[in-house]
Amino acid sequence: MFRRVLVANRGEIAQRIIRACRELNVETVAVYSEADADALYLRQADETICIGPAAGAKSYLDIPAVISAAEIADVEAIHPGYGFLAENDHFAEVCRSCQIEFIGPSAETIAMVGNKARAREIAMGAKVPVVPGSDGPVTSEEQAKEEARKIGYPVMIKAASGGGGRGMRVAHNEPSLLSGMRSAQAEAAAAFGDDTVYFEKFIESGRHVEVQILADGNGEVLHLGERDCSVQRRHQKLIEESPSPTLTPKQRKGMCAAAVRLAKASNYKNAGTVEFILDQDGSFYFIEVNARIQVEHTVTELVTGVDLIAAQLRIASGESLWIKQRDIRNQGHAIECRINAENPAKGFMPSPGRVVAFVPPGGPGVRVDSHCYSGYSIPPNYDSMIAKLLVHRPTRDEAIRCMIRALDEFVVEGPHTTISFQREVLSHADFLAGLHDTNFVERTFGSHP
Ligand code: MV4
Repeated sequence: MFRRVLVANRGEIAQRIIRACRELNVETVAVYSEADADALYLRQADETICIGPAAGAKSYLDIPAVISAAEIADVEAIHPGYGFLAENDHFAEVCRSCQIEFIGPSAETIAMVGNKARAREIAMGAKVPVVPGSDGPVTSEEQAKEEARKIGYPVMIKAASGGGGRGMRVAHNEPSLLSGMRSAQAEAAAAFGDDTVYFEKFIESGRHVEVQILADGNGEVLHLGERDCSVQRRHQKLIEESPSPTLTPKQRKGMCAAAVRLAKASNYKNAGTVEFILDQDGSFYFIEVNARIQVEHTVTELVTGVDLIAAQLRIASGESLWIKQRDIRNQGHAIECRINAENPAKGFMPSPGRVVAFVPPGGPGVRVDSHCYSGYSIPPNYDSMIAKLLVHRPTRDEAIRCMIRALDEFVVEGPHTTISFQREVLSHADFLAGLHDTNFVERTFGSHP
């Protein structure tokens, strides 16, 4: 195991990584921006280094600043968390050239699965079902019309370098296809420096189901079951749960086996997620790979008992997988609510500033991962998630009741939060029945509240 690790992130995930390191007897070096000087995770790390001003581009995303901190602190490895540099293949390459272990997949794998058009090809090669779509990237208007005719409308235009919903457009006819393609290309060029797009049939009213995997890079790949993340708003997940309330045992088996085949085909190492869309007929299709630890990894930790951050550290330090697939037994039902400092009554507008009182819930089955405390000032520069509230109970109904009880206990004074909104979703008939799809939030609460 590593002697010393640099945590190249902030907030709850920095704290989560520091906790795992402590339990493994690994020293931690935390980096922070000027906006995070009062952050809780800095008090839990062994050493702290300021790497720049508030703007992410000048601190957590600044590769020379992060690498300098790693060199000065003399660490053996860097944990990138999620967001920021987590899926930056160039950063992984720089770490390698500096002989610092990047806690994630190889630069080659990140680049390969980070290109969604390539990832589709790898999936097809591994006999993983993909959404009917274009044969590779679409470059001309002529090709666009031709591919769309073959696929049939509605067509989804996706940026190859995109992901998490960025650089996507839906077209219902030829004129909107061509204008959507131009705006997706412009958006992708500006955001990712790559205007490559490809097409897929748009699956309406599907469910977003993803499979957690662990791969050691020596050929062993395990899956840890699925998470259902269908409660989203503008591609921001709000609630995640495991197991999926709609997946049949047969579908689950097929989806998890497909995720493992894809991980093997992409030479995957690290914890990772394979995303699928499940249509109304119960068919599932691969959509993308997330080559990092995700916010919602905690849901899987509760149902499997596996510490996924510790697993990332062990794999990166060279261990071969220490558990077999049959040792992983998913038990009970886990739900996560993302508590954001946002105002649901004002279109989920961010609500940063001083937290006057912060009293998280507790009791049986409750876990709260949060970097927040009474008196903390939420900086306006980063994402607005202030806590992940999780419950683990024997059944989904009990988990929902436990979550409602925990949301009612949760005291956050100062900023607006999504607690009241989560409370409404948790008591909505469609959610209770497990019948909600990816349009549930927009349909039920409106896209412009
Ligand atoms: C799709 C899809 C339907 N059909 N692809 C969204 C984020 C990214 N990871 C992939 N996403 C989707 N890809 C095809 N071919 C549906 C989604 C999707 C979604 C779309 C619109 C509104 C909400 C959504 C929530 C989850 C997934």
